[in-house]
Amino acid sequence: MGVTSYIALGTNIEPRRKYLAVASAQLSKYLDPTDTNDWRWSATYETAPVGGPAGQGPYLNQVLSLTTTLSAPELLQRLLAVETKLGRVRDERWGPRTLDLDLLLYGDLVHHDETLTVPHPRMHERLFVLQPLAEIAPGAVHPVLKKTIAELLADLTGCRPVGPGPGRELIGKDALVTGSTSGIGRAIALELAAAGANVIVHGSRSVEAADAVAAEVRCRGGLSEVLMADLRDPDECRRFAEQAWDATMPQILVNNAGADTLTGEAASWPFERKMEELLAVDVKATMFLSRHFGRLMKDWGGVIVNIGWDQAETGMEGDSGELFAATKGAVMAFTRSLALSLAPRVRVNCIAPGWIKTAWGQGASAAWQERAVRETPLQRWGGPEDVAALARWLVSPAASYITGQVIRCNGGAVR
Ligand code: A4P
Ligand code: MG
Repeated sequence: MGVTSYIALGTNIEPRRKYLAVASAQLSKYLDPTDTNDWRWSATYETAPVGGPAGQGPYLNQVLSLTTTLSAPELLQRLLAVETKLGRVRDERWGPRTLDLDLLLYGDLVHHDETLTVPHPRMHERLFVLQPLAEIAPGAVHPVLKKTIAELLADLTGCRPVGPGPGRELIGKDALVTGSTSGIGRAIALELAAAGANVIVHGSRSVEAADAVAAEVRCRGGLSEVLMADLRDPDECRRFAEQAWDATMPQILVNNAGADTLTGEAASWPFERKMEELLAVDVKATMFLSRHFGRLMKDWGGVIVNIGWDQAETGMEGDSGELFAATKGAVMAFTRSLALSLAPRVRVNCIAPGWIKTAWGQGASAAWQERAVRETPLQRWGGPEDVAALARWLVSPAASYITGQVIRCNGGAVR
């Protein structure tokens, strides 16, 4: 699943822009971004040198966030290898450098030995680190100082935003994301947390996986709790809805939970069994939860996002095509009607993902890999993060005039 890590880049020897570009390419090679596809870069900042010998030129600094399955020492080794590759020679402390790569944070790990210290011991004292870091991870919490990056930046500059800071448009909001232990649901939970929301994580099987996502939400500065429920069971669905409402009265509901009929033992179930599971989870639970929360939200305002499927409208051959068309198509049609029922205080929209690389896509045959890319004008699989970015926008105030819509997130396929 991976650990969210933050890496600082610094260079003050010309050609600095080129060093950063080459560093980015080398990092992709050494760290394999296809592993998680969730890299985020801050802007590049030009900064006056701090410490070191007199007469040094200004630096370019940038911060990268990524999720990695490497351990922290392994990650550092790869960073040092990239530094070496770029011709870094260590002579004078804080002297000029082609490229400096520092591991700032590795999840909430606190570690110190002769080769590695995380959190980076000087990160909280340095504007050239905190400014770019705050741009991409204002809510990440320093695990020793127990302050968010935005707070550390404010401490350093003496300049604190009042109300939600930039990039934190969901501060003060509570979200419930069903099926958020992995894949698209997990990515949505983390993206809403990055925007400042508190998130209830829901799972049906693995408490450990749900706890791990809740921990990642907290790393992004949000509050989080875990609720487990088997949404195939209507009684459990009702109990779950009541528990979630009692816990935080969520103003955001993302109905992401769906029956997995593609991987593991389920892949070989007969058609009828798959149909029952999809109807129970994807259709009935989504309809029940949307109506239940929608009625409660009507007094307070709220927003609901459902998940459909882009090919429900165009058709796809085979059992899975028929099953998903019928069930996801139902969710898409339901969304439009519910939006009419719940307007004007509650918005309801549906995201229709295309070829998104989740567990099934990762293991799919070469023929499927080729087909997904061929049918997608942007010529790549989507990542869970692509869907999450759209979900974040849909639940944000920026989308306050958008309701009753089914929005495709599919790399441009229009067939
Ligand atoms: N090491 C231990 N922990 C870490 C970690 N979390 N990340 C070890 C990276 N390395 C870590 O680092 C020395 C050794 O620390 C490494 O071999 C690794 O095993 P280094 O990168 O050779 O030393 P450095 O960069 O001179 O020092 P350090 O400690 O990284 O200091 P800083 O804070 O990076 O300072 N001014 C501006 N405007 N912009 C800058 O980027 N950078 C520095 C360097 C000074 N002034 C600057 C900038
Ligand atoms: Mg360094």
